[in-house]
Amino acid sequence: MEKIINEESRTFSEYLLIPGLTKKIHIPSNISLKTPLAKFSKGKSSALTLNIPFVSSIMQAVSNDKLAIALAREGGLSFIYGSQSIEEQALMVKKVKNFKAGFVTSDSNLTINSSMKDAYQLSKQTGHSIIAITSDGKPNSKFLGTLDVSDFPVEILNSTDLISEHYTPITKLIVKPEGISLKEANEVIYKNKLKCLSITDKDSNLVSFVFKKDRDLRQNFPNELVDNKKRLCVGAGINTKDYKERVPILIEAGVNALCIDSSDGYTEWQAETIEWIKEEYGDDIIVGAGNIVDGRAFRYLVNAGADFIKIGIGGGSICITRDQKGIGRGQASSVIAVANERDKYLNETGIYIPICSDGGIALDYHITIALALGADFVMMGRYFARFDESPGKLVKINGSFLKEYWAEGSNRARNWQRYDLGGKEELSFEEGIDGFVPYAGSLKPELAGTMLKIKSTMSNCGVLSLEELRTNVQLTYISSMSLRENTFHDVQLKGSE
Ligand code: MZP
Repeated sequence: MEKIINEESRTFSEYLLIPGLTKKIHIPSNISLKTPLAKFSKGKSSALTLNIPFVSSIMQAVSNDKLAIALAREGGLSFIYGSQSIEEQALMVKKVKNFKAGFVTSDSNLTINSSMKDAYQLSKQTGHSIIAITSDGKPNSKFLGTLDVSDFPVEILNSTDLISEHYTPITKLIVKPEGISLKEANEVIYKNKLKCLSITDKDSNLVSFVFKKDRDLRQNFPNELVDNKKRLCVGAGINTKDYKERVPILIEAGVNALCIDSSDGYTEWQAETIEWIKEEYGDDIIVGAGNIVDGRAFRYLVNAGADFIKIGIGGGSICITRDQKGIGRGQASSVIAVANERDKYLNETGIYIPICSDGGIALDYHITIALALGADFVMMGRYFARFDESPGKLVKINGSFLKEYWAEGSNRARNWQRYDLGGKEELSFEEGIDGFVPYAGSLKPELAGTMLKIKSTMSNCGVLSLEELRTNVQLTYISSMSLRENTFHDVQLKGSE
């Protein structure tokens, strides 16, 4: 083994793609971003294929059930963070699995003994005019009726009148049983000119509402990533300590893929964890492992049975591991090294192991570089933390809107097991920071923009699939002098005079 690897540690900004011949078929609408998540033998297909090559980071500030639903509806996959109790994590997984497009759990609920003023206040808080009236004011309790705040003048809404005097009781509503399809629900809504249809269970508890206004939105998700029962797919992070308890509960909750979450995955603890899961569940559950930065570690984890491998040490936007410990490798060099080993392994065994580039995506084009260098998909934290759907709070600082974004190795997340190397160390040190990212609104439009940029680059390169991008495209290093030309230069931007 050479003492010093004879190549520099490079990052994505040091590469550019060389355009290939663009034929008339290479238009964005013909380009597919589908990619395998789990290993497969040549000629077969992966147990799970992502519709877009994006997964979200196993982080408290990124992957909760809300982001997981939004991302799966766009065709990607979230790995729900594991630095929470097993029960809380399983509940998030269940919420994603139980999500039914168009069926909304009511977020505005009161009892008949609340006042009209309470209803008015609640409606202002939630921005929703329809309030569910239930026996105890909880969303899934005995359903008594609804109150539509928009039906009343302000004098009544500001009064102490009881809701019991004004609400529409269940006897005057059209109510349908749980199990009705979205198509059927929409038909009832249109036939009866309803604003909203109430759905109850066999004991008359409220299950959900279907709103007329959501109809157009629902037709907007052609890429949804769903399982064979048409439920959204979701992943979850696990660790090498409590996996014997955590994994069975996550599987019971319906998780589609697991990923061991660690800053350094080249360990016997990871091999043991994978081997245990494979012994217990065979190939019924997908298990990813990492993070690693070279071919030796790739072989080690693949030999233990990993279904995909995650690459990246120290390149994350919030990460200070390289500063603190002096370990890691430039993200581009890591992807190249692991992709080379993956290709060798494919030649030897006929088995393709997907690899994920995790962290360090600062600009949209870095994603395309990562994919062209050999990654099958990318994991991103900073990118997703900016959206409405992520768990961080929205704050305004010095006139700018920002979202909180904190590292798993920060004192805030206290996910020390991600960095744990066994033993009984009392002391921990931070490997990540607690900070902010610029707020970017809702996930859907921003993601659409990113995908269009990737497809547009693929079109320039003359490729129609990510496999072609990995295998047929040329890249070049860029010098620090030419990096200057990567953006506008030698002119002054209007407005900055
Ligand atoms: P980024 O997309 O924000 O650049 O990087 C996200 C990735 O950073 C995560 O997926 C994870 O691998 C890594 N991460 C999370 N916490 C830390 C830390 O505390 C970290 N150092 O490196």
